[in-house]
Amino acid sequence: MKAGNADKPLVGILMGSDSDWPTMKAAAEVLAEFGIASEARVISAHRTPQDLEDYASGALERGLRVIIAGAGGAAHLPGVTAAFTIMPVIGVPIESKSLKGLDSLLSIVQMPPGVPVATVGIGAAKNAGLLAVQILGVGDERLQKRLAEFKQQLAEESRAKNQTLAG
Ligand code: RP5
Repeated sequence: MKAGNADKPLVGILMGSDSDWPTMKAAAEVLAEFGIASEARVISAHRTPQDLEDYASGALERGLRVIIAGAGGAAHLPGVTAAFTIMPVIGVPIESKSLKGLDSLLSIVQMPPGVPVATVGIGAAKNAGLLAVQILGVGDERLQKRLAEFKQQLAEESRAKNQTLAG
């Protein structure tokens, strides 16, 4: 499987509400930077559970390869998504008003044995997108090259911070 066909989404980005999009759009943006098409949907484990079953159970057959799911509070969206698919699911805990996302983090990360969700930090949708790129990159030399360049750039930016200190 090769990534890079801009017309065919390989990654599904789910969120429990449109209020999650300001956070979740960072995943779509980083995927686009790597030339990976994604699709975004508001689907809720609690408000539209039947839609979630339909989406997750048919996702692999439709051509998706990774699902990123962000939710806040009692954040069951990533876990229930993982229950309905064999593809990798990456969970993004959304920062909640009352508990600052700790509720979201614990809801997403504490999955029972047998149903893993790869959980990134609170609000860390960019990392979720990057992890999706890395998963897709396992079977794609073009993406591997891009990821190596990305890491090189990170290292250069980190080293450059020494110049600021020296000044
Ligand atoms: C969760 O409840 C959503 O993922 C969102 O983070 C949170 C609040 O939803 P809204 O009240 O903004 O629709 O299900």
